[in-house]
Amino acid sequence: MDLFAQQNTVNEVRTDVFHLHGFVCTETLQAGIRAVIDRAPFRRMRTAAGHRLQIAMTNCGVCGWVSDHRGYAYRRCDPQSGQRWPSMPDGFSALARAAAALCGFDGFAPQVCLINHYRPGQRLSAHRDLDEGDQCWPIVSVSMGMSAVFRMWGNSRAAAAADLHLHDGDVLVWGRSARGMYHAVQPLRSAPHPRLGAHRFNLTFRHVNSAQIRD
Ligand code: MD3
Ligand code: FE
Repeated sequence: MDLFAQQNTVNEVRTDVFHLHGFVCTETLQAGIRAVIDRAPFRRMRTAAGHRLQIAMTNCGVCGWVSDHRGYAYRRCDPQSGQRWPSMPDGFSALARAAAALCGFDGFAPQVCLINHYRPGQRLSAHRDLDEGDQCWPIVSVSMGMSAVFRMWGNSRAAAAADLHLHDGDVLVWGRSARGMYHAVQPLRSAPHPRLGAHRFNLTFRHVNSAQIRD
């Protein structure tokens, strides 16, 4: 499989934040995403307050991140189909494992890959990812398609913000002290991507504590 691009230089851009430029050949991931959305289409989930999230999401793996009237949770089934989430396509888990290992996290075995879909003008507002139940394992993220500006703070929003530009094929690994930090994606404004057009996809691979997984 031609999943890995040539580059495997690890750049620690901030304590415990690792940027792997052009680590993935995203063309090979496209077929996997297509197979997932065939069974679990992208959808804009609702929050407990009844608002719809701006970006569309889906999941693959043994559970998926879901937001609905009950709040946020990892669930074994897709509420839209009542079926299990599609399993991770070939190569997805190996890719996340390889990226994590390069950054010093041997043995990373993500149960879930959350897939976000952005269109021009869409953003992800500041938040922390704490639904996984423990902070021992990193989150590995893969960017595909249009470039985006990613903004990070610290463990409080009072910390100084720093921006990172994420391009197609870039991988980020967030571990330890960076795992609980506030982050956001600025409204998407870059040029269309030559192959993927006016779309951005982001894959996040996560290890979820089994006590956090609902049926
Ligand atoms: C830092 N996704 O899905 S990926 C998310 O580009 C999310 O779609 C963004 O934030 C995106 O929750 C950013 C980078 C990322 C993901 C999770 C993190 C950075 C993180 C969790 C903790 C700290
Ligand atoms: Fe996040």
